[in-house]
Amino acid sequence: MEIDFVRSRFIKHFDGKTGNVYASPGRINLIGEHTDYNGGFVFPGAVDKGVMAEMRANGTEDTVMAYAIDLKDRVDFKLSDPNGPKASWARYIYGISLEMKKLGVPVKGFNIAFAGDVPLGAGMSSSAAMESCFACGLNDIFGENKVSQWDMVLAGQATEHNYCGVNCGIMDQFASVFGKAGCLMRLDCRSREFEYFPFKPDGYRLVLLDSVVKHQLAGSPYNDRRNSCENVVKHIQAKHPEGKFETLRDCTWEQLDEVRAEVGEEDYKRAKFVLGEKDRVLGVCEALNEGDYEKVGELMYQTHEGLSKDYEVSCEELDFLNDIAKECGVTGSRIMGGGFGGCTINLVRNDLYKQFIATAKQKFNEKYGHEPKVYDVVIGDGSRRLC
Ligand code: GAF
Repeated sequence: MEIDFVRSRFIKHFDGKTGNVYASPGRINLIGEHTDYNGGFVFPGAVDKGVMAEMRANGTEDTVMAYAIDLKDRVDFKLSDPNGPKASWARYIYGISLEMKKLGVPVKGFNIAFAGDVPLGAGMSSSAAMESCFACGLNDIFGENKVSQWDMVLAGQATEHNYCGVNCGIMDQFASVFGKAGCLMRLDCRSREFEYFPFKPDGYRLVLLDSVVKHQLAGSPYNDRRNSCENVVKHIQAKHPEGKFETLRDCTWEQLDEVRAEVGEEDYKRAKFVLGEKDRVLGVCEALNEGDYEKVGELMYQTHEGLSKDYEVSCEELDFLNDIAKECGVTGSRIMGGGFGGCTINLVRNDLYKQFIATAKQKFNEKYGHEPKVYDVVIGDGSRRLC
């Protein structure tokens, strides 16, 4: 996306003046799904697609004038309005402004125009890209950049919780803020320690296949999954009052088995997936250190199986794409992100790539009447000011 594209709209839709331009990426995740809100590990990276916003203080006390370039939609609202705007895209601006205020940033009225090239509803976290982009701008314009990167991550997450109805974890906002070109990041969501992992798989590449089934996390079964996990933790805590169980990260397989009958099969299966996924992320790290991509791929297939059968966040189209990957001999393939639609992430040998993409397009088209979209993964940088 070009700065001039956003700038020309900013000039046209407001008072002709220019502001500062900020960019934040969407993300991929190699492995570690639904583990973030369970205190586990994730393995994301930022992508070269995201959100770009031009922003400028407009001299008013608390009037925000916002223009969504892609939607050609203008919304003006006051930060002091307790209800905030109705348009879902504008709620991200409203929410992050109030969350940054809570962190001590004296946010006043501003103008903002933004656009994005991260596909919406594809599970690549366009929403975290918006939150971290706007947070970065507000921190710069009103806050002398005093808010730390971690606090911006948490402000983005709080925006989802408090204004958008999604009780998400911290993976997406973390990846969008901390991303680094060429590197994946292994994050321990309990301690928040993380390390950059240069990712240049020799002879392999990562590609996303977008089913174009729109995933929508707000008010969705996403929150139910989180509730199931928390319910299991509550039961384990009740059985072991001597221990401290905050998330499933603190629970063992034996403890999970002990509460199986009382929590019921659905919650049990969900927690079982999470415990297994925690181990799989560590397995992938080990395999990457040894350059064993076949092992990485095997673990990715296991994750897909668990997300589909136990966590139940897949859909017919995603399972179909996963089956095609298997048939084509693709090294690893799985649902990426929250699920309920969106993409699969595929680890493919270079020599298989062309044939895999052609087969996937053809078979998917035969069955669903349209081709999946194909995004080659380029691992890019996190949130930043462009000019
Ligand atoms: C969504 C959420 F926003 C993340 O926090 C994470 O839970 C993910 O689904 C699943 O791993 O993207």
